[in-house]
Amino acid sequence: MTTTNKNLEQWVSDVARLTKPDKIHWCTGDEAEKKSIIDLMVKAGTFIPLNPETHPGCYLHRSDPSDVARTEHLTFVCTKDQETAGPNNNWMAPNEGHKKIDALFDGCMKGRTLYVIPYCMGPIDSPLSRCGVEITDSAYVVANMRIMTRMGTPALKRIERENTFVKGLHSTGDLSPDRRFVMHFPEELTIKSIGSGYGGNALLGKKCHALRLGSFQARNEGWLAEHMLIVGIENPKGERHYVAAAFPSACGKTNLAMLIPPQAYREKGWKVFTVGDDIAWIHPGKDGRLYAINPEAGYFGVAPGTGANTNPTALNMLHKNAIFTNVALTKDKKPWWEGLSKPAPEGLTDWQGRPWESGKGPAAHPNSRFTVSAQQCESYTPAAEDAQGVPLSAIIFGGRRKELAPLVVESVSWKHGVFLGASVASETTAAATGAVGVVRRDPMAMQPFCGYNFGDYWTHWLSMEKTSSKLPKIFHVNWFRQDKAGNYMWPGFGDNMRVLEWILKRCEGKGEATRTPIGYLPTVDAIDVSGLNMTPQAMRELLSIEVPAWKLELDGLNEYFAKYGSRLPKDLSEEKKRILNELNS
Ligand code: SAT
Ligand code: MN
Repeated sequence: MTTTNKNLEQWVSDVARLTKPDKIHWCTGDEAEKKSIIDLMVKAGTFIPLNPETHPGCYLHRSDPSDVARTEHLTFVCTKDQETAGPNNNWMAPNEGHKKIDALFDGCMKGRTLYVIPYCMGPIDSPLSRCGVEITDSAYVVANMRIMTRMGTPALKRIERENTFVKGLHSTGDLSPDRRFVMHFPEELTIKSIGSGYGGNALLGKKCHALRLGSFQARNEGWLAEHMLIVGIENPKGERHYVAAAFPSACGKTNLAMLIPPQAYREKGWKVFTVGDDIAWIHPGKDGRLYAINPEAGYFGVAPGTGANTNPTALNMLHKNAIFTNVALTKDKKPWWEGLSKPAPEGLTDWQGRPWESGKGPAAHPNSRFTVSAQQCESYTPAAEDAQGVPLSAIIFGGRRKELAPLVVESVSWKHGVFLGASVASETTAAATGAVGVVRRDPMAMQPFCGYNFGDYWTHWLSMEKTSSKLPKIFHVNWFRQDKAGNYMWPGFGDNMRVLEWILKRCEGKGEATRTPIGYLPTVDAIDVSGLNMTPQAMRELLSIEVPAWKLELDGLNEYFAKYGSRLPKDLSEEKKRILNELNS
């Protein structure tokens, strides 16, 4: 027996009986275990050691070419009542789901090791944290969970103390997309995933636990589990504000969380601190404010596009103890991806291990990733370990929109802010399988991750007004507007600091703005663009609203909201009506 918790012991033995592994290993999280997992993977060829001089402790993993992104069409929420899961989720009845997936688990670990990974989402001593146990037959998952969560003995101790944990069962199965499912049973605090070794499908603490089950638990318990980065911004007076921001996958959350302010800002004393880059658990505090923790302990970031100009902070943390998945390899065994250097180095090996030639598609997979401990980030702050979380001054929603959405807009009320979040739409990216660049509705950037009916989720968001008297202000941003020639109109990256400065001013009751039907827009010169190549005309365009286009947007939104029928909160349809009336007058 390896745990004093009867419930856990029983579950592990039930799973072993079903999956029939050769061996069972209980993960402690210690150094010796780390070394033996790495040695095993190197021997098996599933970890390629990178250049020990430039990248000590770094490894490349190549996944099956059919297993490189989340598979949303194979992801299910299995609640007793279909309405609980809502139109935003694929649904299966729980008994049907268990039956279907258990048949695939039968004997799937023959010849393999079953790893038991106790983990804690959030600081190990925080009352806001939640624990889980992932059972997996993938050493790659163990190596990643070790970085992404507080994994091992301390988590097991907490589970034994509390006697509650999320059960996550995972196997790579035969990696066939025909026998791949990611199933959630929120009413049983259970996840079952088979047939994929990819991040969001396989590292069950992340999207499956921290968001899908997390959002379900959060609604029942009065808090929020969100697809948000958390960043601290310190002004020259030394005052720190924390901001949480939701963007769909591969839309720059990691870049914004690690932003380096423009030189003139740095000289004045502006500083940025990273708390998290993907997930925020947000709780009402006793003082009426909202407090956020990052349930994760590491970053699983998109590699392509990460360069010295876009995110030097990320680049600097990737020179030791990092796992790279599906990036390209240089002749001298360094990781490489599009956006790292130009031109591409000679003699690259592509993400599938083949010699690469320019013009033959990308060398690194567009959704190739790095996994690295948060503590290796230069802008890491011990506030990320604060058991109570950090107080939020602002919440930002954003999407990737070529057109329509202005650079930034502030909501006129909490209700309108929730409407702004619910109306997020974004062009799809390579983070999920399927077409890329198609605009789809992605409320609060949670379309793939909300574990229950969006109608109820929006009602829950609206209800925060009852429990919190000093709610953060809500904003919507769009870094991705393009001009008619298809050029990005806003420089983005570090220069997003200029927009954040306006946002923080607004939180302090300062900053110039004009009230419009869609919210408060900055006046043309309210955002500091000194040193940038921005004409007043371009700024005017970035901060303008085109009435006919907005009316069409509201029509589309109307159609989308209609899917939620009587579960759609009245407040949202009223907000929509108000905006339409104001646009018409
Ligand atoms: O693969 S993950 O879901 O973890 C990353 C993402 O798509 O946001
Ligand atoms: Mn994400």
